[in-house]
Amino acid sequence: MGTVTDPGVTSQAGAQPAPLTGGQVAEARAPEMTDGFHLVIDALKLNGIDTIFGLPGIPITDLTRKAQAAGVRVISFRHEQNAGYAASIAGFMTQKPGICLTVSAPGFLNGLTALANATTNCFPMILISGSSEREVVDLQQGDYEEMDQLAIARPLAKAAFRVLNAEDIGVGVARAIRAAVSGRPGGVYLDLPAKLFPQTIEAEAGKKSLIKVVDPAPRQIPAGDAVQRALELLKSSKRPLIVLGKGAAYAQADADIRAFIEKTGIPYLPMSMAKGLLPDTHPQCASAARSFVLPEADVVLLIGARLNWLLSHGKGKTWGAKSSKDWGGQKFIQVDISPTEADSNVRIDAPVVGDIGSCVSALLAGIGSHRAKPPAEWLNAIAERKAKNVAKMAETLAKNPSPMTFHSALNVVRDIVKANPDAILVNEGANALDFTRSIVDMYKPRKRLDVGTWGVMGVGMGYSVAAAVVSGEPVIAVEGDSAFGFSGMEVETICRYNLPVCVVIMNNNGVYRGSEVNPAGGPDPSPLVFVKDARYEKMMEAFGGVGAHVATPVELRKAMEEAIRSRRPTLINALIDEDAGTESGRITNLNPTAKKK
Ligand code: ADP
Ligand code: TZD
Ligand code: MG
Repeated sequence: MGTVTDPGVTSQAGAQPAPLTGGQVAEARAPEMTDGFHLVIDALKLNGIDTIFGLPGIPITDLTRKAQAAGVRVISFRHEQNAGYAASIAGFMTQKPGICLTVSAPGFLNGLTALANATTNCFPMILISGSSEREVVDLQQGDYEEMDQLAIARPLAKAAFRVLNAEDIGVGVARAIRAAVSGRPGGVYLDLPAKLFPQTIEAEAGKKSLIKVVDPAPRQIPAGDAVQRALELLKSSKRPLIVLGKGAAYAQADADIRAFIEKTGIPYLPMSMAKGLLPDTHPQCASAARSFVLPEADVVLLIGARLNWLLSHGKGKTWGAKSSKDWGGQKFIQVDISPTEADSNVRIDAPVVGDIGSCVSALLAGIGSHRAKPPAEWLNAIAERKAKNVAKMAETLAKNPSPMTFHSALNVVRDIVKANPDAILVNEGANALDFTRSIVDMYKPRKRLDVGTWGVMGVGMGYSVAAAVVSGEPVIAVEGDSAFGFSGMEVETICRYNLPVCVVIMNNNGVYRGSEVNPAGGPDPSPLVFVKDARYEKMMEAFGGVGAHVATPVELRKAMEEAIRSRRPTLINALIDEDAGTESGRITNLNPTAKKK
């Protein structure tokens, strides 16, 4: 029998040999062996993957142990969904696929929501799940945690692979990495059956079977005529607008994007997770005049933003059309890596297909140095709206009502983020989300992480853990009290790894509002409300972190400043007027209500 090399144990083959015993002679002649566990870890490490987010159990317990022993950071969660969200946002932040590791069937399913969410949001992620014995699963003979995971993952993932033989681990991991990060990024499923892990092969052959992926996300250069077409359309515009999406944030082409915007002088609108790509306080930022610029613009340049529901599908009243299905008359230029994105909702007059870095640099080169600014009439009209709306908001923010409102609380968060521009802001909820997005300015790229394309609740603590682990920067998580509940148990994870996360719960006692009553008048509370004045901060205290219960902006400021200063895990339970919110926040219009009263 050969010996399996353990990572970190260097071979002593070159050292002065002591005389060998009979048994040792046989041992020395036998080839060194490796196994599936080590090959998976070696393949990941070879490709620069240094962190795994997961939850141990059969058949991957030893994988988590051995990965940690091999110097991979293994962040262990209390629920796989949160590990999955962590992996996906690590992918967004780093352009490397975030790895989530789960056990079979139920663990796999728990991770799957996050995988689907990653695919939907174009985040690169690999969900690696152990799976049960193929022969038993395929005959449906009732194995431990039996499930045909590959088939279930396939429609929710950008790609899905299974590895049956140890010598194929290198190829499997390489394919998963390429699929996750090349082209439009997305979630990839990698199925590793239990039997794979203890399979042994010769170490030398194993080493040779691994692939260090060369150029995993190749640049995609846009065609010259596509760039020209776009520039000409932009030149013809009297009221141009640029919309930056999270694809632009992901692309890490920050300097060129800023240069293009500043050189052209075109006003821009950042989508939620593109906030901070240029500081929200930039003079060309049109966020405070959103409802003016969308209907009024004549040519719109989309950079890494889809015309999905978040942009009202590029048509309807938001865009100045008469009715919800009509086109508003805008011409669109769309910069995107996916050639099939164009025309998905309205006509795209100038698609520019390529990676955002290459596209923006080609556009920048194309405008040359003498570019005329947009007509003053357009810029002045925007500036006027902005000034009016900013003044109105400042007035609201300056108020100090009792009980505290979203506005008076978020005025504090706004100041804290301004003073700590490197901190990462995680944000979920309905009102807690919408008000934070519009009130809290961001100053640096990829600092705002939120519910994304699905508007999904539950990303909060997973994103917070990953953001802290990946960046080392303090994290501020502004959470609706409902939103927090989806991943609240991970405060233990935050304490266990001693992460600089400050959770601020906007506690209005329920979903949207805490004042709903049971319409039937029975003893059950309304489906929309929670225990009144719940003491969420005690959850953090239970695991050794800091809890604070605050009812005024002054108390909130003090608690947040202390959290940032100390970098200790902190949960601030901020009491918000339970009547302050609106149904579904800003998307009330998407909510079907009964015709029959
Ligand atoms: P938002 O929600 O911020 O509007 P979306 O998620 O709708 O943004 O759009 C992101 C878009 O960015 C997707 O269509 C995706 O194909 C594109 N994208 C992501 N990464 C890149 C990249 N590196 N280069 C070009 N396009 C990209
Ligand atoms: N489940 C999932 C996974 N995602 C969702 N978006 C919802 C349910 C529905 N939902 C929203 O869209 S927002 C929200 C739910 C349950 C919670 C709103 O309550 P909150 O925020 O306390 O988090 P506010 O500040 O009270 O509005
Ligand atoms: Mg709430």
